Amino acid sequence: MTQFDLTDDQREIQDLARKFTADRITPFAAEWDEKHIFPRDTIKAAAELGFASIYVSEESGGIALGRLESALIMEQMAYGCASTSAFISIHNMASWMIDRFGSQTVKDKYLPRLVGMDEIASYCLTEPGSGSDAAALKTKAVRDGDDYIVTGSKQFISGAGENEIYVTMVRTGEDGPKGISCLVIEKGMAGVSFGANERKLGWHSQPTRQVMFDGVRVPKENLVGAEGEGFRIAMMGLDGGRLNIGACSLGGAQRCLDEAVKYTKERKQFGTAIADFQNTQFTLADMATDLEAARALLYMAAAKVTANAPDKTKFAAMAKRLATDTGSSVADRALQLHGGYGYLMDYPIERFWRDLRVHSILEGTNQVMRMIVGRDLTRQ
Ligand code: FAD
Ligand code: 2MC
Repeated sequence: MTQFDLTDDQREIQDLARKFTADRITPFAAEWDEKHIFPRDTIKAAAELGFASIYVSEESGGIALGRLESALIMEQMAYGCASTSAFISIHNMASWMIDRFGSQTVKDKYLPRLVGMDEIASYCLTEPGSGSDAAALKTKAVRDGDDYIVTGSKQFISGAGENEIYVTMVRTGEDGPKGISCLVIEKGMAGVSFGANERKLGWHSQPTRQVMFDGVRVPKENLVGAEGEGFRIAMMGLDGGRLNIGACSLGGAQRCLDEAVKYTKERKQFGTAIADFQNTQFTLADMATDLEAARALLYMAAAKVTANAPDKTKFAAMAKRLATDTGSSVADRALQLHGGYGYLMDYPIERFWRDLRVHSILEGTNQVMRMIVGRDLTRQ
């Protein structure tokens, strides 16, 4: 065993996720995509293995693993369906924020329902007027007795309309990051409504909607952390979320590579398998090399986030950028190696190509990832 190997426990969790994916995700993913089916039963089955509370503490009912274990699970599930794996990742991120920063009251109120995915959590940061510039958000929460009154809207919320719990960044104070707080808002609270399901290129196994808050009365006990800490909490959630999204790209891209190897050995042109052409072998070799390099960085970044290393945010940003760009590039090369068949829905490649594309945009665009790394490099 060297420092570059997974431990026996990590291999065990990886095998568990691999088997779950083969049984419960891979055979159904194409239909979820084509018919826009949200596979709630499968997601609930993942929770029964602990995959809804991967880094939630044991005291709160979670399985209290590290971020590398989380990446391994997300990577395996994405081998079957990157969209569903990423959806489960967002729930993990939101649940962890409640566990890590919430009072005992808010934890007791929500985590028992979230760890088993009896209820599912969304993460609400983005607004119509603030995407990359997240600290400019405007959704307002004003204290009124023992409640906050919340007014505003959130854009592009994964799971919106289906999920029961909305971990929402709101403005309770001054402009900028220091005036932001984190509140848990329930779907059933009066004044919560949802926009139409967005029509998207990919991520069809889950809904994306606007969430509107019209004078929603939220008990003050639903505050996560102190007033003014919401932006930091949101960003710390994303340090882990970005690793998971990167891992979803790696898992999806690995599937594309495996499919490409199989296909090029079977497909014959000019009297020989197309795998015999040097161009094919060089392309496959580069795909595999790029994937391993991105994986190595992502696993290192995950270890840093688990260890709360001082450079964890920079490494998470580097790894998200590289893994998601590499994932899309590997999927694209796999599509090319399939020729015209890669463009058809009869093969899984075009689905991964579509699903992975958004990973370079959400949880912080890859330009924002470069901004985080660049600022760190040039800080005094
Ligand atoms: P903008 O911020 O308007 O960016 C547009 C372009 O400008 C991008 O290329 C960007 O990189 C570039 N840009 C912006 N600022 C700079 C800069 N300073 N320097 C260089 N380039 C810059 N959000 C949530 O909160 N919760 C969710 O569950 C969620 N789910 C999503 C699901 C989907 C399918 C999608 C598409 C988005 C989701 N998002 C979610 C929102 C996502 O995080 C944002 O789309 C993303 O952060 C970018 O914001 P924007 O779309 O407003 O783009
Ligand atoms: N951990 C802890 N604290 C952090 C942090 C992190 N990762 N990142 C920033 N902070 C702190 C930072 O230290 C600072 O605090 P202080 O002033 O006390 O030093 C404060 O937060 C403000 O940080 P910045 O000055 O860096 O804030 P700025 O507004 O310049 O930019 C930026 C921050 C661009 C990195 C942030 O707005 C960002 O990440 N934007 C992208 C938005 C995003 O990722 N959205 C994803 C939505 S979720 C999604 O897409 C899903 C699919 C779920």
